[in-house]
Amino acid sequence: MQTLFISDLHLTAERPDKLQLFKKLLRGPALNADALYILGDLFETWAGDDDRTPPHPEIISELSEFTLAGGRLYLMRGNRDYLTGQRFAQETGGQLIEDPALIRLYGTKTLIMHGDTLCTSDIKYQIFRRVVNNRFSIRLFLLLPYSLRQKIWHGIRNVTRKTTARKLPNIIDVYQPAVEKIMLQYGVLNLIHGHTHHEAIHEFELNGRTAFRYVLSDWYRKDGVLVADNSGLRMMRVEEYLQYP
Ligand SMILES: [Mn+2]
Repeated sequence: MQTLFISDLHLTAERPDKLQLFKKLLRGPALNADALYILGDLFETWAGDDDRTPPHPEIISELSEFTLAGGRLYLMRGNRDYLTGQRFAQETGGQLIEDPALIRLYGTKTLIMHGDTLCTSDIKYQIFRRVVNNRFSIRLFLLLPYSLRQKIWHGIRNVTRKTTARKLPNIIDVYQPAVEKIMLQYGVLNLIHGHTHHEAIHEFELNGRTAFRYVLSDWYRKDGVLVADNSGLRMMRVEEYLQYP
């Protein structure tokens, strides 16, 4: 038995090949897995659960077919799709989970996150996040007409793209003390997250014990899936996993 973790697919009409790859995964081995966890940024943009920008309707029906066929789907919000709500969960048959979430992975306590909250050196981003990503702001924003929400979202995206390009790599990566703090807080030696697009397995010492941080791959160039089973975790290319699940 296996559990799969993916994140940062950033699905958009601009990259139809990634949507096809995602479909293959859903119709193929993911269906037989114990669970599929999507740890945020499934979508490039998400202006609210009434967002019907192509290929969103196609993705929703694909996920719905996946869960109807018996697939178990867990959804975590990313910074691109933090406006995902219960309606989306109902339509897809997935279960929304909070960030961070503590799970038991074949006997190992594991913390899963999107990852943006670990990038605490990026103070401007953290302030921005606090302003927009809270219950009050979300409720207020969702009261706006859909067309306006979409315009605002695309405006924000353009600004963040420019500012991110100007920031130093160590600023937009995770801050190790923040990683250690939350792992100690939850009493885990294993952390899985996405967001940074820096696929890696980091090994470090935490209170005299060996800890691991698994960073998921984005789906821009190297489409990745983290496969967990009784013997541990391994990073795989999606195409490779489809052939040898
Ligand atoms: Mn992200």
